[in-house]
Formats: sequence, structure tokens, C-alpha cells
Amino acid sequence: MNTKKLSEIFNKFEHDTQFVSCKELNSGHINDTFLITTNTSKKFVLQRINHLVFKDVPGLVNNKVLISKHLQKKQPHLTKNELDKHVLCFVKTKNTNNYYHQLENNFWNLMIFIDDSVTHTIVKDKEIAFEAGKLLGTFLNQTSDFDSSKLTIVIPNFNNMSFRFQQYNDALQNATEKRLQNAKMYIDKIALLKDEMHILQQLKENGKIPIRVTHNDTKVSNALFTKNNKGICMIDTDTVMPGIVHYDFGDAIRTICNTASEDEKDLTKVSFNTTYYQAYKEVFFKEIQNTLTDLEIKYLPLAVKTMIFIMALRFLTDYLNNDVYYKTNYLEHNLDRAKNQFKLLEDFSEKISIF
Ligand code: GN1
Ligand code: MG
Repeated sequence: MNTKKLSEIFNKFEHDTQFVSCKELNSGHINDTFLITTNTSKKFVLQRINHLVFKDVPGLVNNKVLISKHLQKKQPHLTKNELDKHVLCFVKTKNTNNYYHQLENNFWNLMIFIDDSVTHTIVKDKEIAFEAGKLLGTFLNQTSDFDSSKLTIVIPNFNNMSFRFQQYNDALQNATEKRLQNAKMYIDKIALLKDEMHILQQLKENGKIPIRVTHNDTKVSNALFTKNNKGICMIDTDTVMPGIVHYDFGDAIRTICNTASEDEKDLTKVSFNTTYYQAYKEVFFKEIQNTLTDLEIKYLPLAVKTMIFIMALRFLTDYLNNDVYYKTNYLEHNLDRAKNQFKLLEDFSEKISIF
């Protein structure tokens, strides 16, 4: 995407600045994200939403805006300027839409960039684990009074284990002999874990676990920090949907406690950090305990195992499908990501008892 085009798209939005430059942020596996610098101190994040993954982009953007407004209301003491620095704030288009619909199914949305902030793909400091737990706890606590049925289901069955198994089984049918061979060891592991990995879904379907607003992509790189390691807010609310607390807790721990990044190929670097786990858990509970039932609490450790597993399964499925979903940089990228998650799962299981 060339600079001129991006500047034209940026100018479809209502802002009182002039485009100066842009830089692609290689932050996600799905959407395209650009940092826009302007003639003022204000910067913006312009994002093209992948409509092949997200079929209902207007619904998705509406979710993000609703949740952002709800979170803003929780901080009535902040001025508009201060809010821009503490909560994700979206910018409308000149004709007051929350997104700009370009030709050929290209949908764009614009956010105010929170300056002087950093993200992490690996946690190297206990304070970051602690602050991340506080951020997610606060996010879930502050959205616990939002009626989740008002949210669009942006990706149906997103964390539904049976659905992910169905996709995996279809992939097994269609995969090439070579890819099947490379995945063989993991295919056996998946079969062994199948029943245990459906427990949370059964509890959810039997109404034993309450449905609430969930973020659904709580990996540590979706938390924003100051340069002094203080949490600012959760970002990337594309997948905010009704869900169970276990999705968010498990997915966060999956990355916070991995001593390597999700893309690390050297498996000797991948292990589960129990110190970060304790730090995260403690503050997370403190923020949200009033809204959790005993049963929800009991199943939080299983949530970690389940979410590591579901990511391993999804990466392996995409590998078997010849990499049609996640952005990849080399041939075996998805297989390496799956291996990384299986190693983490193994180490987690050795260190943490789930009941
Ligand atoms: C995807 O695109 P990104 O990086 O925000 C994925 C998440 C995975 C994550 C793994 C819509 O998120 O579910 O946890 O990759 N999002 C979607 O890094 O599938
Ligand atoms: Mg995401």
C-alpha cells in the first residue's frame, strides 16, 4: 500500500491534522496496521481489517466503539485529552461512520495512537506480568456490567473446541502427505488430549459458567505499557465478543508465561515461568474477584492448558491447510508456532497442577 493512498484514506476521517508519514506496524497475524505521523504531536493508527477473516466488519467496529465508550465512562475524572492517552479512542469518518469502506471490500478504521507507549512480545520482568494481570483484570471488571448480548459475534465459534477440532479434521483429510508426515507427532498428542480439552466448553454449554464480555486476544503484545513498565490499557479489541473468563485468562498466561515468543523456533528457549504466573494470577484476582464464581476460579488453571492447546491446534490446522489463515514468513512457520505451543503445554503440565 503506497503512502499517497494511505494519506487519502487517512483524510477520509475527521481529524484536524495533516498527514506527514506512515510506517507499517507488523503487530498482528491478520490485519494490516499503519502508524500515521501528522504535522501535530498527535499520531494515529490506521488499520485495514481483513474482511476474509472478519465477515461483518461494521459489526466488529461497532463492538470496538461500544466497548471503548463504556471504558471511557469508567474514568469520568479524565478530560478528553487524558482519555486519549489511557483508553483506545476511535475516530469517525467525515460522514460520521466508524469505518471507511474503500473499494473491493477494504474496510479501514482509525484510532488515536497512545504516545510514549510500548508493547512486549516476551515478558522479561515480573512487573510486566503483574501490570498485565492488572490490565486484563481491570478490563474484564469494567466490562462486567456491559450486556454482552449487544455485541456482534464477529467470528462465530471462535474459541469453540469442537469447531476447532472439526476444522482440524477437515485439514487432516486435505493435507499433503509431506505436511502430514511433519505434523505426525503432534497429531498423536492432539488425540490424547481431546476429551480434557472439551471440559470448559461443556461447562459453558451446560450453563455452569456465566457468559460475559471477553477480549479474546489477550496475548501480551495486546497490552500497552509505559516505558516505566506501568500498564496503560488493553489494545486490539477486534475480537471483543461474548465469552467466558477462561478464554481471556488462559490466552494471556499463554504468552505472559512463555519464556520465548510465540514465533521462537529454538524450543529449548520455550518454558513456562511460574513466577510470572503467580504474579499475574494474584493481581488478576484482586481486580476481578467480585465478579467470579467459585466454579470459574476452580477452572482457571485448566483454562491455561486449554488456550495453549487451542492455539497449537489452530496453528497446526493452518499448517495442514497450506497456511491460508495466519500471515507466515517462511514455509514451516505455522508448524514451528504449533511446536512452540506444544512445548509450552508440556512444561505447563509438568509444573502446574490443574485441580
Ligand atoms: C491472531 O492477528 P492477531 O495477531 O491480532 C488471532 C488470535 C491468535 C493470535 C496469535 C482473529 O491475532 O486468535 O491468538 O493471532 N486472531 C484471529 O498470535 O484469529
Ligand atoms: Mg487480534
